Amino acid sequence: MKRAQENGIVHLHVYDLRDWTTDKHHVIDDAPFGGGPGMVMKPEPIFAAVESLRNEHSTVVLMTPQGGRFTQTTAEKFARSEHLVVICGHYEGIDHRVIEHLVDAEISIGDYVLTNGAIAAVVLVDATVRLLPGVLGDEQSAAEDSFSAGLLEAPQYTRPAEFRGWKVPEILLSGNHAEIAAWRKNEALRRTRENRPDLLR
Ligand code: JFE
Repeated sequence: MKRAQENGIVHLHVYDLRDWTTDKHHVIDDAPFGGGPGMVMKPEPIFAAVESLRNEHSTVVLMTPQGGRFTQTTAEKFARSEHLVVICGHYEGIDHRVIEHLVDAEISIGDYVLTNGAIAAVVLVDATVRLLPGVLGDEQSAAEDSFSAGLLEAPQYTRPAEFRGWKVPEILLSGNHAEIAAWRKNEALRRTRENRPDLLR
């Protein structure tokens, strides 16, 4: 993120919704209509902020546990957007008119509940910015290709060839590139079956 900013590939700005309030105490939340626990983010400051910040090329994203899942495919889509506006709440709810009339995508980074949306936004921004042309080195670009194969990476080893009596698989020291590729494919499958069987369905 820092390198991307220094190289002019991305511009990151952080804003405070309270700067778009009009009341003395800069209130951005209120009790839910219909009752119930927790507070709900008011629509007016969010509409005012987004309408002042967005342009005709913007994608307006809301971080929420109720959103669709953020994946590498979503990151690739956001990386092709000219301008992202990411709304990060810190209350249990948000007035639904924001979702209906302002937001392009409701996004969740995973099935767990964070304390606030800014933590999720950091993940979204990092995964998206590293895909922008000029941010990744060649090495990482190649690694990206193998992830999009839909399997986890094969195990990797480096020196020493033996550590505490544990030897590196002999095939990796053989110099036989065809056999190494076949071993890696098999290990990638084994690892995916073990850690992420959902990726094989
Ligand atoms: C916010 C919170 C209890 C929200 C709205 C704003 N993947 C993911 N996990 N958690 C979030 C995203 C997230 C995003 C934005 C957020 C959590 N909270 C806290 C707490 C219920 C909530 O439902 C506030």
